[in-house]
Amino acid sequence: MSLEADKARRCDLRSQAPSEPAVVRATQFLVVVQTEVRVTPRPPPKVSREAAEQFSARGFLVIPQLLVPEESHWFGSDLDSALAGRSSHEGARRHRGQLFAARNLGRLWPGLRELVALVETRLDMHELAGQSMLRLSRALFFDKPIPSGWSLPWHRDTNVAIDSASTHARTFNRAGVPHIQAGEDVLAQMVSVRVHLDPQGEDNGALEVLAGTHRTQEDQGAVPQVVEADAGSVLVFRPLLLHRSGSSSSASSRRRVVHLEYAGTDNPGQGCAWRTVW
Ligand SMILES: O=C(O)CCC(=O)C(=O)O
Repeated sequence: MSLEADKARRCDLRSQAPSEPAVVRATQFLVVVQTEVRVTPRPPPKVSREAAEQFSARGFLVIPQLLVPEESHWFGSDLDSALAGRSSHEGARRHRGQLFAARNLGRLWPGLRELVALVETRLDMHELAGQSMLRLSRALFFDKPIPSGWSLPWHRDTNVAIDSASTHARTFNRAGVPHIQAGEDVLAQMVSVRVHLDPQGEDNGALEVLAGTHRTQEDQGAVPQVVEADAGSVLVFRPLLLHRSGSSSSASSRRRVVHLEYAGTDNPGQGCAWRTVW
C-alpha cells in the first residue's frame, strides 16, 4: 500500500492481541519540588538485545514506568496549565471548548524541556533503534477528554515540520509551521516516542498498531494490538508503522500523550532543514 493510499484508508479491524510485555525498566527518579523539577542524571539503563530486536521486528515497543506516578502527575498538571489559555493560532486545538491536541509544544510549554531531558536520560534511543544520530524534530500533544468522540483511521505518520527558510517545492502550513510529506527513506530513520501521562486502554481510545507494518506495504496477517499501558510508560515506534485510535467511552480517564518525533537523517528532504522544536 502506498503512503498516499494509507492516508485515505479506512479499516475496521478489531483488537485481539494483548499488550507488549515489559522489557525495559526505568531505574531513576525525578525529584519534584512544588513547581520545580530536578532530574537526577544517570546513565540510561542498558537496552537489552531482546528489546532492540523486538523494536526492529515489530516497529514498536512499550517501556513501562519510565516516569514514576508523581512525575506523570506533575508533568500533566504543568502541561494542562500551560495549554489552558492557548489559542488555535498558537497550535492548540479544541472541540466544543475542550482541548484535544496541540502542535508546537516546545513553544507552548516550558516544561517540555524537562520532560525531554528526562526521557533522553532514561531511555537509550540510539541503542534501541541502532542509530547514532537522532534529533528531536517535532513535539505534539494529544488528549481524549471526557467525553471524546475523536478517532483516527489506520495511517502512517508522513508529515514532518521543517525550517521556515526552506526552499522545498511542496510545503504546507500547520499552525504557522511549514511541513512537508517526507520520503520513505527519511521516515524509515525516524523514531516517535509517546509519553503516556494517563493510563491508556481500549476504553479511553489507546493507540492500536499493526506489528511489522513499518517494513512492508502489506498488512495481511498482522493482528491489531491495542497499546494498553500505565501512566508513566512510553511507547516507542516507527512512524511508518500502521496505527489508529478509536474514540473514548471512558467516563473517568482522559488520555493525555506527549508525542515526540526524532529525526535520523541530516535533512528532511531536498531544499529544507529540520525545524527546531524550541
Ligand atoms: O493520539 C492518537 O490517538 C493518534 C495520533 C496520531 O496517530 C496522529 O496524529 O497521526
